[in-house]
Amino acid sequence: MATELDAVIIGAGFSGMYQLLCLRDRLGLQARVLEQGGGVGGTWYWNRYPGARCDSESHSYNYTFSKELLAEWQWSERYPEQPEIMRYMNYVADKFDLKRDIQFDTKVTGAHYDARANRWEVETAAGERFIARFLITAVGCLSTANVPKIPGLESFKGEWYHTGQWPHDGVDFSGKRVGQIGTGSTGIQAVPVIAEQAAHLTVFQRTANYSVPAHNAPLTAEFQSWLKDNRDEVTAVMRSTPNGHPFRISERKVFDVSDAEREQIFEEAWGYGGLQFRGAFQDVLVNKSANDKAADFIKRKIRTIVQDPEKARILSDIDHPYAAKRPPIDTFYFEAFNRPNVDVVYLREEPLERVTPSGIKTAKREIPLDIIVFATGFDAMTGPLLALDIKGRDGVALKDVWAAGPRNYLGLQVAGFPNLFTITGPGSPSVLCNMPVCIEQHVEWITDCIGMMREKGLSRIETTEAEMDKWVAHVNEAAHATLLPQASHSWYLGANVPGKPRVFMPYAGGMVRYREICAEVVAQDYKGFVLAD
Ligand code: NA7
Repeated sequence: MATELDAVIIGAGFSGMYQLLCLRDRLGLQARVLEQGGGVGGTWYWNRYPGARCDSESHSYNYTFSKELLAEWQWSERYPEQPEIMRYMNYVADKFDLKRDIQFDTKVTGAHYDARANRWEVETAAGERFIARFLITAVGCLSTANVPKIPGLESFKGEWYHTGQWPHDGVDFSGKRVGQIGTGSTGIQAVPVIAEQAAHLTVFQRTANYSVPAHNAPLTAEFQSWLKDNRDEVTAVMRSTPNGHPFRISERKVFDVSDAEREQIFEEAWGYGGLQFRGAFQDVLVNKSANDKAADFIKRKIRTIVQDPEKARILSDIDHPYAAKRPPIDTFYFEAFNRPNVDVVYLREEPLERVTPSGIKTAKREIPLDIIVFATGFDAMTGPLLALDIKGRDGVALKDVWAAGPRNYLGLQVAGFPNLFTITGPGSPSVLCNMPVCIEQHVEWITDCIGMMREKGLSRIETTEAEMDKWVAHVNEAAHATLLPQASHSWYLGANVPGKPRVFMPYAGGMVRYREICAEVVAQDYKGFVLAD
């Protein structure tokens, strides 16, 4: 027996929770969220690794749809730590009574579109079936762990973990020799925390990375009071900046100022810290010579902080423009390499050959280990969607339609998959934006669209091949107007997963432009979509 609903939503993170609230409480639909985890939180439910913290500033990392919620919730630190984000998500779920319509521990294993009945059939690992007119994926962009296929891993006698599938009761590093593979945002957060607990930490670095100090600290009473008085202005800034953060990007260009002034500006930005470093100048992400100045500043900082010249050389040997890969921010990452119990192994100079029963073997030596931490990222953006085994009209699989890379319209819809909406799908600003801002826009757009369909008695919405081609071309054009595609090994390009098509996935045109495009589509009667009774 299948359960009949108006809408199935997959995932109970920021997107799925808000989508449920909108469909159930604003449109009065029968909607249910199917969630693989045992609680709300999405990405944050799984990412419990040491040091897990959001890089968006806490006062901008929340929903803005409810003034009451905004007034009630107070973050404790400049950047929210994973447990505090979980408390927030649970607070929201309880406040809006969402959990009664979220089915936890429910893994979706397939979804197919029945064209005759114009509805979706969704199956779960437990063999349950759901039938619904609308299917909305809220599966996040960074939720499918990428564990590299390293020969010998199965022979390892110690323990190993991926940061994105971290044990809920934690890992005890005390007295242990730990090896960490990966120096992305996650690895950079984890290193200083693991270093403090472990007997020894060896960091296996394939690509050196930039990082700017986060300068995390408790939020002062003065800040909380300022926020209370200026909340509307903060929200307005978040909605009017290209990346959805609560700060504006300077209009000044790198070569508008003298060398000494530029150094001073970078120094101040470094002192302030966080993702705002990118905003010190307007042209850092579009002009390579301008970017070189920012890159050079950070590399000099690394060499100043890290005392051992060999470690400093390895850590500052960065080969891509600053912020062309997602720029990490840190709490004493480079400083951790000054500890006597922390080493770095440069995999470009001594490639990782295999895992042995007792450690990791590189081309030059074997390093004995008790625990291996894979901070090796995710099969980003397309991975979580393709894992759902979605089949559209005539049984055509999404994985086949996307064999050469994701194709869709506005990041929201794929031709041949009517009434399927993908929140923060590839082709949307998503990961290039402060996520909650992007998510609220997507969810509200989808809700308005479904609301309009019900009002007009329409039952099907679908985009076209031609519209997808145009959108993919626009996504490409937006990416190539920046330096972003120049980081050839970035997960934005799918390059971190062997065999994945190299296509720049997120929309780099900025959230403001994207919002305008989506509004224009609506103003022109859902231009690019075919609507039917
Ligand atoms: P990232 O940013 O994809 O970083 C993964 C890291 O793991 C990166 O340093 C990779 O090196 C490294 N990696 C991946 N596979 C391997 C293999 N096979 N061998 C050695 N090293 C490897 O993931 P994160 O979890 O840090 O961050 C993801 C996002 O979460 C982040 O951008 C924020 O948006 C939040 P590479 O650079 O590919 O050479």
